[in-house]
Amino acid sequence: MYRLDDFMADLERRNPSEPEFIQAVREVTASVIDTVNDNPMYIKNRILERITEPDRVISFKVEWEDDDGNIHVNRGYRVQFSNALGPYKGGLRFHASVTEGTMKFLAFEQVFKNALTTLPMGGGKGGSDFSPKGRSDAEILRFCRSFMTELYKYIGPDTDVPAGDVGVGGREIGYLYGQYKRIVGENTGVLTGKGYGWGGSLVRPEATGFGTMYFADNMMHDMGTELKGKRIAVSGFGNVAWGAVMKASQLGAKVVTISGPDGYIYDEDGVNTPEKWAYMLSLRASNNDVVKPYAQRFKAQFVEGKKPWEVPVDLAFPCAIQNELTADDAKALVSNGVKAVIETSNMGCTLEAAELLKANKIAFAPGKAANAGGVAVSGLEMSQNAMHLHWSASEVDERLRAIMGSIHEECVKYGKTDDGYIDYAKGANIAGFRKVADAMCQLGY
Ligand code: 2IT
Repeated sequence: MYRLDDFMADLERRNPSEPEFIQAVREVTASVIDTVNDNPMYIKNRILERITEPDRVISFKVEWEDDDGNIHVNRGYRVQFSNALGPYKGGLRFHASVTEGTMKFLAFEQVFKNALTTLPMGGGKGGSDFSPKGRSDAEILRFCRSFMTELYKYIGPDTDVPAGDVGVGGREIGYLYGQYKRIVGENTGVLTGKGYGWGGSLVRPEATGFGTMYFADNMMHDMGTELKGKRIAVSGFGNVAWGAVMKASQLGAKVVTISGPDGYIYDEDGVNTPEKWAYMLSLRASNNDVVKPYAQRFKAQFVEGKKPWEVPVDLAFPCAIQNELTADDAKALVSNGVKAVIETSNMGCTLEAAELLKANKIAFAPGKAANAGGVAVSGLEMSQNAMHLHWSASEVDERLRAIMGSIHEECVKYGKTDDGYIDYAKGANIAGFRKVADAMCQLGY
């Protein structure tokens, strides 16, 4: 018989100074502890202990030179958490906030997310505390080369397949893949999120944002309504937010906010034209990490130093970074009549925020379900690479939509409570956990 507090006390002792990892493990363990206690096979196989310990944590030095000839040292990571279901799979994050604990929490979440996609992928994550902010293109190229010169030793198309995450987009994947190819001399698609001309998949850049809107549309159907006509707050302005605003517009909803580290944009007309979407991409490409110029360009309002959760909306989509939506933000959303919060960044809500939403019976989708579209299309990119062919955009999009539909079904199956409220987070945790746990039992230790 496991008790949550005893299990967590032991985990905290073994992982000191890793609050995000501890938060992620607590959230999953709280959801699955009854499932474990009811299943003698899971207890006998010590699944809880084994599933919360990464297979390995790789850390390496990254040395690079800036444009003025100064040498810098950063730390690179790859956490290979579990390959029970397939090769380790998960993104690379370049952000000043990255620590070993961040990497471990992201890799842990990735294990269950990837299980939910139904594709044969294990979970991993990597990155560096390197900040691309203010860096020139040449500096980013040199950093990527140096990073891959270490990372290439640990990855391979059938062992570990990295992709992008915060701070790693198409440009960085290009530089990283170029260096891998230069060293190893293979074109086997060891990274996903590649350019279309050299092995990438159509719809991969949009996939996370498209997927989260498909998931939200299914949630609205559970509530007897639809996404069409809804007012939406989105945070962030990167790749994920970009895909989300495009799909929201296509499905007839109106996104009225985006945000950056400098504040948020309130655009009452909606972020709903190809010109505005292209402008978001140009803001990102400039490496300045600000959204303020959008307000001048499109006559929208810029609210300095604040997050968009104070704006009255039907649906909120945190699309930036972990713990960006706090209990106070959740309170503001609830008092403004929010209908659902769809976590699109990984662990975008604090534990307290998620609990407050659930206590108020607000529909809450966890990141590992709602944002799984990105890694799902990465899995489809791996399939296309293995077959040496390309699928059309509509073929990839149809598969993405079907995968998001099946993730939603699993969340409902395991998350429906007696009063009819759907605990999507609990459902996602149980569904993902069972897949990985069953495989671990079958594979032995
Ligand atoms: O958090 C994520 O799922 C990602 N950054 C995408 C990972 C991937 O391998 O496409």
